Amino acid sequence: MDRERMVNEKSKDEQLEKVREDPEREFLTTNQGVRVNNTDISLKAGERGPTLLEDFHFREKLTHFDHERIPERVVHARGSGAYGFFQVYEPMTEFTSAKFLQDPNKKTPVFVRFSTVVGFRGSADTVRDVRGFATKFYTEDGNYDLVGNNMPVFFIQDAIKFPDLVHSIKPEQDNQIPQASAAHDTFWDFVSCHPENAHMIMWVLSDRALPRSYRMMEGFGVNTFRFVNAEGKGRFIKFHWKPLLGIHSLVWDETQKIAGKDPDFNRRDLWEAIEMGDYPEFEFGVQILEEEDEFKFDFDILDPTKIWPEEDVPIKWIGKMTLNRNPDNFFAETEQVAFCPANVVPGIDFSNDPLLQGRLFSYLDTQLIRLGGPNFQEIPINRPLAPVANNQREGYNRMTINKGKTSYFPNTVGDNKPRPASAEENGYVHYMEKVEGKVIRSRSEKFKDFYSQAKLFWNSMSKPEKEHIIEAFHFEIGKVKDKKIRQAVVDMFNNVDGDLAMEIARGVGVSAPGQKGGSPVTKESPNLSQERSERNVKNSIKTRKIAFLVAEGYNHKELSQVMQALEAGGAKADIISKYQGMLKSSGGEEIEVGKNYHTTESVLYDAVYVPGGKKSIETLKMHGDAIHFVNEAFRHCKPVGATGEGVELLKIANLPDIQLAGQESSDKTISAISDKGVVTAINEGDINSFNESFIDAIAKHRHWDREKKKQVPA
Ligand code: HDE
Repeated sequence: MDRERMVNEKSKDEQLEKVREDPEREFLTTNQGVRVNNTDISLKAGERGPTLLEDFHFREKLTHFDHERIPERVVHARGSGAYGFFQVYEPMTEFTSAKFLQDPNKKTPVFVRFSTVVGFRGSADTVRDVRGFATKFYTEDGNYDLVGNNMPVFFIQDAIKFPDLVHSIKPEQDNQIPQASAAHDTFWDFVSCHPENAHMIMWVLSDRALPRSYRMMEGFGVNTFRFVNAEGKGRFIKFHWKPLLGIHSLVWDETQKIAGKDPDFNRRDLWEAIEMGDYPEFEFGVQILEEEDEFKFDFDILDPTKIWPEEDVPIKWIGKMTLNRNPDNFFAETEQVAFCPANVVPGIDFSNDPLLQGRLFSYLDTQLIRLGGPNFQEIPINRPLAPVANNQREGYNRMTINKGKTSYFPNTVGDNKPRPASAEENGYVHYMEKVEGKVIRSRSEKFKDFYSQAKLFWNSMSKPEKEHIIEAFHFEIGKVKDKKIRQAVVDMFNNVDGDLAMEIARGVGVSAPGQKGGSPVTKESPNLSQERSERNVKNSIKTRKIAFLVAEGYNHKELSQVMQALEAGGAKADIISKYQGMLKSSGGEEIEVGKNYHTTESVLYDAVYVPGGKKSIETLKMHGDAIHFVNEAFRHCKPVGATGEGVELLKIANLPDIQLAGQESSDKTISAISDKGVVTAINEGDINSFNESFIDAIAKHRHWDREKKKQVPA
């Protein structure tokens, strides 16, 4: 079969099917296939006697168990995977010969692993951190890995500094504190000793580090790569992923609470969305730069601490990825998958970005130990769909039975096979870049502008986003014990923006910079902001989770009308009450309670709604958990809705400076109103306009104009 026909949307699945094992076998066996007759009691010399060594089943069971752990990834240890496919919009022949980027009818299978970076495998999902976004394309040319992050720049410029960076950000070496957090002395010591971090720190302290969902964050290749077309012409490129559900984040207080209430929040969200058929989708984009434009910018295009501003190099959206299948076995697939930026296919090549150059070495190297030797490419999740013939033999856990006599090239015994392919035969030919230079440990002058793009990022933020960054500094630097380090951070960020440095200093008990500094950059790039980005989707409530607070005697008609409207928009409603089980409405209808107050919490939802029903609201008013629910959702700037008597609960919750339905305005009583994301209606006749306003409020995701109301104690 030729290579092109071999790859379609289903081909990876079919390849994996050959190694899948169904749980439905009737009999338990040993590793040798011998049926086991007892797996509960070990073989002993007498009922109360010692266990016998000849109990091969016991020995085998325990031995395997003793060896079940493998080393976790040194970074990106905690991850979540999903399968899907990728489709290009139109042939990219002009720019690249990569086969998977030619035919819009072709669906190339992919496996994606999202991850946090710093925490150990069992740490919480919602920590402040960069997120990994690694994609393996199983193309007909072989595997192509795009190993990216959800932020477009990196902390350091040269791979040789990576061990220092990671040592500083991981828990401190004497006591392994803190877990999954940068908020400690060694990391900020590292930062203040390396001003090249400035730009990345702005991203890490922004809302980008707190994604609402893996389905709602952007992805970036970070490093500069190359597209090479069939004529051998090369162009520099940067890769982008854009989530079709928009780019949304949690708020800091919420993330910390979720870390306790549901440490698997992002993992669960991805899994459940795929199980429910809400397949995450991401558009694939490239910024393409002609080689002759390499030196046109005031930054070096090889510097991974710099973006290429979209205003200068626009993004071309060239395809879409859909994730539509959950793995069968976390360990076999998500844990054993091995990504490597050096896994490229003809048509995609590297640049001299010094961070990328180091990455090209590091991934294979770390995987040799993590996956126990040189044959990990044979693990099913890592196997390409393209045939492999490489003359490599032996080593731990070799699976393939290579027939024939030869494992060398050239040979006469084996008909000179397998032989290298020419460029016409799609052999990988490295881009013939002209390289000349002295052997030197140095970096180009333009790499040394550390602050301009940090300032560009700062300028591009909306006001609430700026406030979040300042608060993040107050948390992170506030946790640093050594005042000298705190001061050094303030002084460093005085080079970015003087006002920002003053604000940081004010919160962390050190002196404001002697002289107000700052980068002179005044330019903005609105797409760097989640709030201002034109890419952000603010008109859909698809897959948002809405909490319905109810008790016995609720108004069924109101509840059903609101639920129908929300579900028609693709949102998910969850009924929450004191106890699980069935609840009766005032009219005798019944509804099943999905969660009780012990099993859930407002931080796990995107919005909250309280339907009317006199008796229901009388109960909820006496219930601290319900009031807290509303208060907390309000504090986190989430949409809050109530109809009929439900509005009474909002009054008890005492939401500051919000107009509610039922209140007197200058000349009449308001019957329906939407005020800063709090949507209320009293009369039955207002339910349609309530639904419209509530949906609009949910689509906006958060209502930051309320953020000043921090007097809400939740
Ligand atoms: Fe990685 N990185 N990295 N990294 N990285 C690893 O490889 C490394 C960098 C990224 O879900 C490791 O198999 C060096 C940038 C992701 O399995 C390791 C440098 C970006 C993942 C490694 C970087 C990334 C990794 C750990 C600086 C964004 C998880 C385990 C030169 C573009 C992939 C492993 C997965 C994993 C090395 C910097 C993304 C140690 C030396 C920049 C998404 O090899």
